[in-house]
Amino acid sequence: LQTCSLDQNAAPEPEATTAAPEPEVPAAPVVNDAPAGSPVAVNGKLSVCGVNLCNEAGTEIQLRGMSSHGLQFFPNCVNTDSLEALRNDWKADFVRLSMYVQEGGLETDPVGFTAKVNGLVDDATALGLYVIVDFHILTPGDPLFNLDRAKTFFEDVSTEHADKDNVIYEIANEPNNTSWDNIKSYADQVIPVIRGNVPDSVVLVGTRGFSSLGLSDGSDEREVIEDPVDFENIMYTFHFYAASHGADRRAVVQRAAASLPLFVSEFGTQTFTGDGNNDLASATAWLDLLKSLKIGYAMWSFSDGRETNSAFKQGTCAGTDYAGNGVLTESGAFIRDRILSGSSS
Ligand code: IDC
Repeated sequence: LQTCSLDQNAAPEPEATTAAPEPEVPAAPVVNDAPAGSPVAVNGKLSVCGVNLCNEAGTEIQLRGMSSHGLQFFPNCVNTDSLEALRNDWKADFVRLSMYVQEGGLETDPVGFTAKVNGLVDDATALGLYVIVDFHILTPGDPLFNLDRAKTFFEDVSTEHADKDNVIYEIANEPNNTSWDNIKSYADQVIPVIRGNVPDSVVLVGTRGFSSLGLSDGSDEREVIEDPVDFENIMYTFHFYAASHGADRRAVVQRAAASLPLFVSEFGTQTFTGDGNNDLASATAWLDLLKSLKIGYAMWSFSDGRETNSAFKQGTCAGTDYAGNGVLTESGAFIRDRILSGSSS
């Protein structure tokens, strides 16, 4: 062995040659189990960025989808076949599951309906679709009336899906005959239940006057801007029905969108009754505005009833064929075409 002479003044040998290489930082941030090419595989985990929704890479995106009708009214319309058509044939991004609380909904069988919602969330997830879980309060309109039911429901659903990145929680469909103070108080109590299980989830908060940003009560978006819900990753919902609501409301949405993250979790092409003639010119003007503002939307409804809001012809949900225009009504053909054209641009 050679003797080793140490030069105290020499710089220490660089250790670089023996050090382990730096771990590689993955270039593509989206890593999940969703089927290749599906909306969730492409966009990954969502978050609210400024007034928009962003995908996992931080790019602003507009989600386009369909709202179910009441799951208690149309129990068969949301299924693996119809969801597959929604993804493959319509190129939509998500389904909204409308879990009515009253009118024969959740309150009549909490265990059964919660299981139904959980199963449909799993079905949508397996296809790589995003899914909005809508706590569909309507009558009565004060969300505090259903506070305990909401806490139980969202505790159960968010526990069940805590490991998923594709679930959006909508805590109150359309508050009405109530104040923004009451809605906010409800949000302050329900959001922590969800966030306790899924801290980063996106949550949609309904607004006063049937989610009209207060317009149907003679107010407007300022009551929200002045007293916002104090949580991250929140969006406020705005609903419209194209034959009832026109340019005056569009102007408010355009103005509000500069300050508030908005999501149109429900709209219809007819009057607010959900029936009567479709006003496709008005619906087109609305969807053009939402596209320009990158505001996501869901059309009411993914059902096969008699009302003009039903996207499918009567009897469709008894079968397994949901693709193409042949099974669609006027409103259904309109929205499929709209989503398809949006997905290619
Ligand atoms: C309507 C349904 C109709 C049902 C009624 C009451 O289309 O079949 O009888 O609810 O449950 C909303 C509500 C939505 C309404 C829809 C059309 O969120 O539940 O559905 N609408 O009226 N807000 C504005 C319109």
